[in-house]
Amino acid sequence: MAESNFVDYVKIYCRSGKGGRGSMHLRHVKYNPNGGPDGGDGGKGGSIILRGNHNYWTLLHLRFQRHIYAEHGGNGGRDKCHGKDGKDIYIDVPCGTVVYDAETGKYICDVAYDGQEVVLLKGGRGGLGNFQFRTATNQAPRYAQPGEPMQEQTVILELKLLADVGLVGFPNAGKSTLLSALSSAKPKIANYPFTTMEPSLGIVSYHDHQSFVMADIPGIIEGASEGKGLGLRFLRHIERNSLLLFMVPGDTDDIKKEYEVLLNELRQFNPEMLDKHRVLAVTKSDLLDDELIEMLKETLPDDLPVVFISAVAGMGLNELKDILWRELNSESNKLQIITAEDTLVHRDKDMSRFEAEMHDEGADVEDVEWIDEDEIEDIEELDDFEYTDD
Ligand SMILES: Nc1nc2c(ncn2[C@@H]2O[C@H](COP(=O)(O)OP(=O)(O)OP(=O)(O)O)[C@@H](O)[C@H]2O)c(=O)[nH]1
Ligand SMILES: [Mg+2]
Repeated sequence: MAESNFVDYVKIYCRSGKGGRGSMHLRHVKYNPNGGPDGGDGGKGGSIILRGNHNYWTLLHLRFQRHIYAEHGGNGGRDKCHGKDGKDIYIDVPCGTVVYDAETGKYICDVAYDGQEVVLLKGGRGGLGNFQFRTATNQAPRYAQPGEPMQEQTVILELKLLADVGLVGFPNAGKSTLLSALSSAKPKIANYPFTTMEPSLGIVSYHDHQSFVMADIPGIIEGASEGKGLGLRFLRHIERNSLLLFMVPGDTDDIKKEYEVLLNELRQFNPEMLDKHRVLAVTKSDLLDDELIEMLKETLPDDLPVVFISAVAGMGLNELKDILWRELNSESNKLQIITAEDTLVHRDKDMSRFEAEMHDEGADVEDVEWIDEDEIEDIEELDDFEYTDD
């Protein structure tokens, strides 16, 4: 999976800029030998800011950018010269990006909508120059403030797709076939398990000018919540969907049992997933005759809407869209739809699980190399060095 373009996990080391130090300078020029303090303030350090951008769909652009530094603030100078402010660094991320501390796994923030800006690391404030400290009793203060230090943190950015409907089913259930029948998305379809290796989204149009987004994710198998199959890496993509469409093929021996296994995997992964609205679709119904369908109806769970469909024969698809639309727009479901003031609760990351997930990514993941503090200081000192003509 290392060569995949679908990157939904990155680990980056971020560092904001430190504030420039205030200048301690006493004016001393011809005809004004005791000109008093005139040291200017240091500039502020640049911040690291995350910005939601709907033109990005993955974190691919950050995959090889493992270190992100904002500029330091410039030092204050004589003549009340204010130091230059360090430039902020904006990291554009797709909507639905969640940020965790890479060491503790603690949830930090999330970026849910286009244009949303979240300051991840604040740049240090610049120190005040000695000009600011002059008083009637201390007219020539010989001190100035240092700038505030920089902040650094290694973070994990994780993408959770924002779709209205998430497809949940075992491999080969017909998820990709349904997505391709309802939308113009072209996921790969084949008669073997795990055809779908990475999630894809499709827009389903409904009546006039209405639409919703459907997410096809790789099949889930029993034990997926413990890391079996591909499910674990992708289960989190359905955490954000407001409606889950469970899909079980009509030729399965025990449809209800299979549905319960799926449900159980979701529960193991995150109990909150069960608060979502659910719909059950019995797929490949073209393989069943009417009599069998009537018989099966008796055995199916009765606590959620059930619909018999066949994406190949185009059977039951309109009924399915009607049900999905109704559920999506029901009052109790609206509460879950993500708004600008997103109030989703995020669990902290289980780091042991994270290691396993990162392991999946293979060669792509290497440990962040730490930059030696002293090395940074050395580089800065060189920068600060001013050449003067003797
Ligand atoms: N007869 C019939 N076959 C179907 C139907 N839908 C899908 N199939 C077949 O079932 C097989 C699996 O379909 P996919 O859509 O790839 O299944 P999937 O759930 O996306 O599978 P994974 O990506 O492996 O998780 C393919 O051979 C499809 O042609 C249907 O409505 N009727
Ligand atoms: Mg598929």
